[in-house]
Amino acid sequence: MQKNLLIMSQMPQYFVNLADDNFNTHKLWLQNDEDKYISEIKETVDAIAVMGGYKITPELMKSMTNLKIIACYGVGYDAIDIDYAKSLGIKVTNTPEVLNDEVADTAIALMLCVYKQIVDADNFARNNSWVNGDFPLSKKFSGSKLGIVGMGRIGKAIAKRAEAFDCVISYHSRNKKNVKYKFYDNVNELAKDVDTLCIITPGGKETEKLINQKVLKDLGTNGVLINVARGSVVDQDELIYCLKNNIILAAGLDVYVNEPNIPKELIDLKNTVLLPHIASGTVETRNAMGQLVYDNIKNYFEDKPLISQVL
Ligand code: NAP
Ligand code: 8YV
Repeated sequence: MQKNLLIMSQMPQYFVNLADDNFNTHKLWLQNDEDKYISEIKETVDAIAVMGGYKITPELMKSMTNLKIIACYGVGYDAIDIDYAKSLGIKVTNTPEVLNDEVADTAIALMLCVYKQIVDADNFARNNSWVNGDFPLSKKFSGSKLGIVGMGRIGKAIAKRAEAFDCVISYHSRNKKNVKYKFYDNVNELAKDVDTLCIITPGGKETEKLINQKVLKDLGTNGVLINVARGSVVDQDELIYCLKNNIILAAGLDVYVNEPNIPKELIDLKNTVLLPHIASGTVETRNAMGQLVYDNIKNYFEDKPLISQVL
């Protein structure tokens, strides 16, 4: 008999097709009344597939008495209560590695957009402002000092790309890594020494507001903040304050505290480049992520080892 797979929100068609062909799928986003639908099927659900930001609460897990595996479509699994899943013996998987290149490309793109004011320049060209004079000079990125907070899989991919721009690379993470870049065990000291601080840690309680006003002040008036990690890692209110008051120069953000809502204050600021959490968002990479979500679930029910188990 086919296993019951609950897909929590709209996911790429590539994954949905794979899932439809191999499982009895339940598509929550197509239901008029999601709570009612869950209450009707909750005891039959064997597996859940879920987008990275979607909260999987203890209450939901507890109500699904047959649930065996939660497969997260993202490497960051901070929206899933991992400890509670563990206590119920529910397996959790994520999608590491297959998105490293994409997220690193986006991080570098954000840096270039902020430094070279690509978005403003595009607007300037489109609205014909050029006829009234040249676009103001921007800031050189090549050769600048880049500090990476989180020297993990994606952090290393960002560093590799930044090397091609002759950036002077240094980093902070919990543990020193076997890499050639300078390690700082203190994020404030790193911020003081760099032009750009690029955040690529996991989200969750441990990193919440790791980038606070003190770190931003240490980054300084010529400093650029790039966040492709999670909104929670940066104190968003303090960031807005620092951007408004020129305590830092500018920011490039892919992630926010209360997605998909972006504070109007950030939108109104001239010194921000804002993306709607698209760092891994290409067809190729999202399909690879979908394949991994599917393969993990399939392996579980075929009694094969999970490919990327979180716990
Ligand atoms: P990873 O390989 O686990 O690397 C995470 C890095 O963060 C490690 O170097 C780790 O240090 C460091 N870290 C963890 N907690 C820390 C703390 N409290 N203080 C300082 N450093 C800390 O993970 P990854 O695959 O590179 O992914 C990183 C994160 O990027 C994901 O968890 C997700 O939140 C985010 N992400 C965002 C997008 C997007 O679309 N914007 C896409 C993919 C990923 P140690 O190794 O020393 O413990
Ligand atoms: C996804 C991400 O877009 O992998 C992550 O942690 O944030 C992104 O790749 C997100 O998980 C939505 O599924």
